[in-house]
Amino acid sequence: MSELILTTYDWVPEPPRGHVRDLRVRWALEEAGLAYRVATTPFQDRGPDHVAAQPFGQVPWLTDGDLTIFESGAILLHLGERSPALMPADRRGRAEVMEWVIAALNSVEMAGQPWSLFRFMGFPADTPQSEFVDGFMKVRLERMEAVLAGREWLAAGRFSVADLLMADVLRPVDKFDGLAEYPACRAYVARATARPAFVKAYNDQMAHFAAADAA
Ligand SMILES: N[C@@H](CCC(=O)N[C@@H](CS)C(=O)NCC(=O)O)C(=O)O
Repeated sequence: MSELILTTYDWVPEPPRGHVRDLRVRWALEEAGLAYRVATTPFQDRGPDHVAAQPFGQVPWLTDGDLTIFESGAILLHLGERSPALMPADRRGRAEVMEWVIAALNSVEMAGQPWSLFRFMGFPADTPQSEFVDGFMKVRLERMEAVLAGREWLAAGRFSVADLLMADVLRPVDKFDGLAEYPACRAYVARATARPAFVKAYNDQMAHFAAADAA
Protein backbone atom coordinates (compact mmCIF):
# COMPACT_ATOMS: atom_id res chain seq x y z
CA MET A 1 0.00 0.00 0.00
CA SER A 2 1.31 3.45 -0.88
CA GLU A 3 1.87 6.18 1.70
CA LEU A 4 -1.06 8.51 2.29
CA ILE A 5 -0.25 12.20 2.72
CA LEU A 6 -2.96 14.69 3.65
CA THR A 7 -2.13 18.30 2.84
CA THR A 8 -3.69 21.19 4.74
CA TYR A 9 -2.71 24.76 5.52
CA ASP A 10 0.31 25.51 7.69
CA TRP A 11 -1.87 27.91 9.69
CA VAL A 12 -5.35 29.41 9.65
CA PRO A 13 -6.94 32.15 11.81
CA GLU A 14 -8.93 31.02 14.87
CA PRO A 15 -12.52 31.13 13.52
CA PRO A 16 -12.37 28.28 10.97
CA ARG A 17 -10.32 25.97 13.20
CA GLY A 18 -12.21 22.76 13.80
CA HIS A 19 -13.97 23.25 10.45
CA VAL A 20 -11.13 23.21 7.91
CA ARG A 21 -12.03 20.44 5.48
CA ASP A 22 -8.93 18.37 6.12
CA LEU A 23 -10.95 17.32 9.18
CA ARG A 24 -13.22 15.18 7.01
CA VAL A 25 -10.27 13.38 5.59
CA ARG A 26 -8.55 12.95 8.96
CA TRP A 27 -11.85 11.56 10.29
CA ALA A 28 -12.13 9.03 7.44
CA LEU A 29 -8.51 7.97 7.81
CA GLU A 30 -9.02 7.47 11.54
CA GLU A 31 -12.23 5.48 11.00
CA ALA A 32 -10.42 3.26 8.53
CA GLY A 33 -7.30 2.91 10.66
CA LEU A 34 -5.17 3.90 7.65
CA ALA A 35 -1.71 5.29 8.39
CA TYR A 36 -1.08 8.77 7.04
CA ARG A 37 0.98 11.85 7.56
CA VAL A 38 0.03 15.49 7.35
CA ALA A 39 1.87 17.90 5.05
CA THR A 40 1.34 21.64 4.89
CA THR A 41 1.00 24.36 2.30
CA PRO A 42 1.22 28.08 3.15
CA PHE A 43 -2.10 29.75 3.94
CA GLN A 44 -0.77 33.22 3.19
CA ASP A 45 1.25 32.64 0.08
CA ARG A 46 -0.41 30.22 -2.36
CA GLY A 47 2.01 29.48 -5.13
CA PRO A 48 1.90 27.49 -8.37
CA ASP A 49 2.63 24.18 -6.59
CA HIS A 50 -0.49 24.68 -4.49
CA VAL A 51 -2.68 25.46 -7.50
CA ALA A 52 -1.22 22.50 -9.37
CA ALA A 53 -2.51 20.21 -6.61
CA GLN A 54 -5.77 22.09 -5.86
CA PRO A 55 -6.87 24.30 -8.78
CA PHE A 56 -8.85 26.67 -6.53
CA GLY A 57 -5.93 27.26 -4.18
CA GLN A 58 -7.82 25.56 -1.36
CA VAL A 59 -7.26 22.55 0.89
CA PRO A 60 -7.37 19.63 1.39
CA TRP A 61 -5.77 17.30 -1.06
CA LEU A 62 -4.59 13.74 -0.61
CA THR A 63 -1.56 12.09 -2.11
CA ASP A 64 -1.84 8.33 -2.49
CA GLY A 65 1.30 7.06 -4.19
CA ASP A 66 1.31 8.52 -7.69
CA LEU A 67 -2.21 9.98 -7.30
CA THR A 68 -3.04 13.45 -6.03
CA ILE A 69 -6.75 13.98 -5.36
CA PHE A 70 -8.49 17.24 -4.49
CA GLU A 71 -12.14 17.88 -3.44
CA SER A 72 -13.03 16.42 -0.07
CA GLY A 73 -15.90 14.37 -1.52
CA ALA A 74 -13.64 12.76 -4.13
CA ILE A 75 -11.04 12.04 -1.46
CA LEU A 76 -13.64 10.37 0.78
CA LEU A 77 -14.91 8.20 -2.07
CA HIS A 78 -11.33 7.26 -2.92
CA LEU A 79 -10.70 6.24 0.69
CA GLY A 80 -14.00 4.37 0.64
CA GLU A 81 -12.52 2.20 -2.10
CA ARG A 82 -9.60 1.43 0.18
CA SER A 83 -11.50 0.53 3.33
CA PRO A 84 -14.71 -1.43 3.98
CA ALA A 85 -15.02 0.57 7.21
CA LEU A 86 -15.88 3.58 5.03
CA MET A 87 -17.96 2.09 2.22
CA PRO A 88 -19.52 -1.33 1.71
CA ALA A 89 -18.20 -3.42 -1.19
CA ASP A 90 -21.56 -4.49 -2.63
CA ARG A 91 -23.03 -2.66 -5.61
CA ARG A 92 -26.17 -1.43 -3.86
CA GLY A 93 -24.34 -0.31 -0.74
CA ARG A 94 -21.76 1.60 -2.79
CA ALA A 95 -24.47 3.30 -4.85
CA GLU A 96 -26.26 4.40 -1.68
CA VAL A 97 -23.06 5.79 -0.19
CA MET A 98 -22.22 7.65 -3.39
CA GLU A 99 -25.66 9.24 -3.71
CA TRP A 100 -25.54 10.49 -0.13
CA VAL A 101 -21.99 11.78 -0.50
CA ILE A 102 -23.11 13.84 -3.48
CA ALA A 103 -26.30 14.87 -1.64
CA ALA A 104 -24.24 16.11 1.30
CA LEU A 105 -22.17 18.31 -1.00
CA ASN A 106 -24.58 19.31 -3.71
CA SER A 107 -27.91 19.48 -1.89
CA VAL A 108 -27.09 20.24 1.74
CA GLU A 109 -23.69 21.99 1.83
CA MET A 110 -24.84 24.10 -1.10
CA ALA A 111 -27.52 25.56 1.20
CA GLY A 112 -25.60 25.28 4.47
CA GLN A 113 -22.46 27.12 3.40
CA PRO A 114 -24.13 30.43 2.48
CA TRP A 115 -26.40 30.10 5.54
CA SER A 116 -23.38 29.73 7.85
CA LEU A 117 -21.37 32.41 6.05
CA PHE A 118 -24.17 34.95 6.53
CA ARG A 119 -23.92 34.33 10.29
CA PHE A 120 -20.15 34.16 10.34
CA MET A 121 -19.97 37.51 8.56
CA GLY A 122 -22.64 39.01 10.82
CA PHE A 123 -24.91 40.01 7.92
CA PRO A 124 -28.26 41.42 9.11
CA ALA A 125 -31.08 38.88 9.32
CA ASP A 126 -33.91 41.10 8.06
CA THR A 127 -32.88 41.46 4.42
CA PRO A 128 -34.36 39.73 1.34
CA GLN A 129 -30.97 38.07 0.77
CA SER A 130 -30.87 36.64 4.27
CA GLU A 131 -34.47 35.46 4.04
CA PHE A 132 -33.68 33.73 0.75
CA VAL A 133 -30.70 31.92 2.31
CA ASP A 134 -32.81 30.94 5.35
CA GLY A 135 -35.57 29.58 3.11
CA PHE A 136 -33.12 27.54 1.06
CA MET A 137 -31.67 26.04 4.25
CA LYS A 138 -35.12 25.34 5.67
CA VAL A 139 -36.32 23.22 2.76
CA ARG A 140 -33.16 21.13 2.88
CA LEU A 141 -33.31 20.66 6.66
CA GLU A 142 -36.98 19.70 6.55
CA ARG A 143 -36.14 16.89 4.14
CA MET A 144 -33.06 15.80 6.11
CA GLU A 145 -35.16 15.77 9.28
CA ALA A 146 -37.69 13.41 7.66
CA VAL A 147 -34.91 11.10 6.46
CA LEU A 148 -33.00 11.04 9.75
CA ALA A 149 -36.12 10.58 11.86
CA GLY A 150 -36.35 7.13 10.31
CA ARG A 151 -32.78 5.86 10.34
CA GLU A 152 -29.58 5.92 12.32
CA TRP A 153 -27.23 6.24 9.34
CA LEU A 154 -27.88 7.36 5.77
CA ALA A 155 -26.69 4.56 3.52
CA ALA A 156 -26.67 0.77 3.51
CA GLY A 157 -27.90 0.53 7.11
CA ARG A 158 -24.51 1.36 8.59
CA PHE A 159 -22.05 4.21 9.19
CA SER A 160 -20.09 5.22 6.08
CA VAL A 161 -18.26 8.16 4.51
CA ALA A 162 -21.70 9.49 3.59
CA ASP A 163 -22.46 10.03 7.30
CA LEU A 164 -19.07 11.43 8.04
CA LEU A 165 -19.54 13.99 5.29
CA MET A 166 -23.19 14.82 6.00
CA ALA A 167 -22.44 15.28 9.71
CA ASP A 168 -19.50 17.54 8.89
CA VAL A 169 -21.68 19.55 6.51
CA LEU A 170 -24.32 19.98 9.24
CA ARG A 171 -21.80 20.89 11.98
CA PRO A 172 -21.46 24.59 10.99
CA VAL A 173 -25.26 24.86 10.84
CA ASP A 174 -25.49 23.33 14.31
CA LYS A 175 -22.77 25.69 15.54
CA PHE A 176 -25.01 28.67 14.74
CA ASP A 177 -27.99 26.83 16.30
CA GLY A 178 -29.61 26.17 12.95
CA LEU A 179 -30.67 22.65 13.97
CA ALA A 180 -32.73 23.78 16.99
CA GLU A 181 -35.98 22.91 15.23
CA TYR A 182 -34.62 19.69 13.72
CA PRO A 183 -34.05 17.23 16.58
CA ALA A 184 -33.27 14.23 14.37
CA CYS A 185 -30.60 16.21 12.50
CA ARG A 186 -29.16 17.47 15.76
CA ALA A 187 -29.08 13.98 17.30
CA TYR A 188 -27.45 12.65 14.13
CA VAL A 189 -24.63 15.21 14.31
CA ALA A 190 -24.16 14.43 18.02
CA ARG A 191 -24.11 10.67 17.29
CA ALA A 192 -21.58 10.99 14.49
CA THR A 193 -19.28 13.40 16.28
CA ALA A 194 -19.24 11.24 19.44
CA ARG A 195 -17.30 8.62 17.47
CA PRO A 196 -13.71 8.29 18.68
CA ALA A 197 -12.38 8.81 15.14
CA PHE A 198 -14.05 12.23 14.94
CA VAL A 199 -12.76 13.25 18.37
CA LYS A 200 -9.22 12.25 17.38
CA ALA A 201 -9.45 14.05 14.02
CA TYR A 202 -10.86 17.21 15.63
CA ASN A 203 -8.23 17.29 18.38
CA ASP A 204 -5.46 16.66 15.84
CA GLN A 205 -6.62 19.56 13.65
CA MET A 206 -6.84 21.90 16.63
CA ALA A 207 -3.38 20.81 17.83
CA HIS A 208 -1.96 21.26 14.31
CA PHE A 209 -3.02 24.92 14.14
CA ALA A 210 -2.14 25.58 17.79
CA ALA A 211 1.37 24.29 17.07
CA ALA A 212 1.58 26.72 14.16
CA ASP A 213 0.72 29.60 16.53
CA ALA A 214 3.43 28.47 18.92
CA ALA A 215 5.96 28.28 16.11
N1 LIG B 1 -15.11 21.94 -2.44
C1 LIG B 1 -13.86 21.96 -1.71
C2 LIG B 1 -13.87 23.15 -0.78
C3 LIG B 1 -12.53 23.30 -0.11
C4 LIG B 1 -12.54 24.50 0.82
O1 LIG B 1 -13.51 25.28 0.89
N2 LIG B 1 -11.42 24.64 1.54
C5 LIG B 1 -11.29 25.76 2.44
C6 LIG B 1 -10.83 25.27 3.80
S1 LIG B 1 -12.13 24.37 4.54
C7 LIG B 1 -10.21 26.68 1.91
O2 LIG B 1 -9.18 26.25 1.44
N3 LIG B 1 -10.49 27.98 2.03
C8 LIG B 1 -9.61 29.02 1.64
C9 LIG B 1 -10.01 29.66 0.37
O3 LIG B 1 -11.03 29.29 -0.23
O4 LIG B 1 -9.30 30.55 -0.06
C10 LIG B 1 -13.69 20.64 -0.93
O5 LIG B 1 -14.71 20.12 -0.45
O6 LIG B 1 -12.56 20.13 -0.83
